[in-house]
Amino acid sequence: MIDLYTWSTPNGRKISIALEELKLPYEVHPVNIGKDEQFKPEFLAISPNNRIPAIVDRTDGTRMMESGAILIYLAEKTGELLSYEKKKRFETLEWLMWQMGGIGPMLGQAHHFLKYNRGKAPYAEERYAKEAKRLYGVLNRRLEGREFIVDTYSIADIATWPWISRFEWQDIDLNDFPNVKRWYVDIAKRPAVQKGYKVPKDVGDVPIPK
Ligand SMILES: N[C@@H](CCC(=O)N[C@@H](CS)C(=O)NCC(=O)O)C(=O)O
Repeated sequence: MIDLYTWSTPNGRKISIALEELKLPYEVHPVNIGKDEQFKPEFLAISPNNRIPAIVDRTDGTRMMESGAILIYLAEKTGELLSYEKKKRFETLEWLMWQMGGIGPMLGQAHHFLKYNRGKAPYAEERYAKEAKRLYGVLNRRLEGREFIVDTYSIADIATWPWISRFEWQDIDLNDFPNVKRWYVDIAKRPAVQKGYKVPKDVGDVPIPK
């Protein structure tokens, strides 16, 4: 049994989607970041950076923060979603790191300035809207002729997909990135993705682009 500490955000959904895909039993502990529950001492003991997601694996008490590390941990635990073949394994880790260092932080800033604080900082809006488009371009090129980021469905896809699901918040028209749109819509149809998207609560269906 895995204890999952999470909220309805892209980083949180990575882990609920992975747990659903891997069919691992888990118990959800909502951490309402809008009410500063991430700063409670009991959560800090599990997640020293006071951010969701975090897990505790009840089988041996392993505690872990950082969604990229958690995805690797769950893949290792089950032997799925991260190939043991060297080239594929490192390509998967390469694109996982790209998500963690690029897509996550940069699109997070885009949400902050374009969705929540529009009009306050035009320079920042322009900077992060431009960076969002650049990153979508990188992903679009990567998905040319590929079904998934590293050929077969992996933790690289699971890490990236929930951020793309907020394309509307980022002023992105997915029709400008046809390979991303095709990949996004295909993954959105997966039952585990639909289920994991609604953890810890149902805030509406997965957005589907026109
Ligand atoms: N690099 C971390 C980022 C985690 C993160 O930024 N989580 C956000 C929600 S998506 C959070 O907990 N925010 C609370 C806060 O800003 O205080 C990861 O991938 O796990």
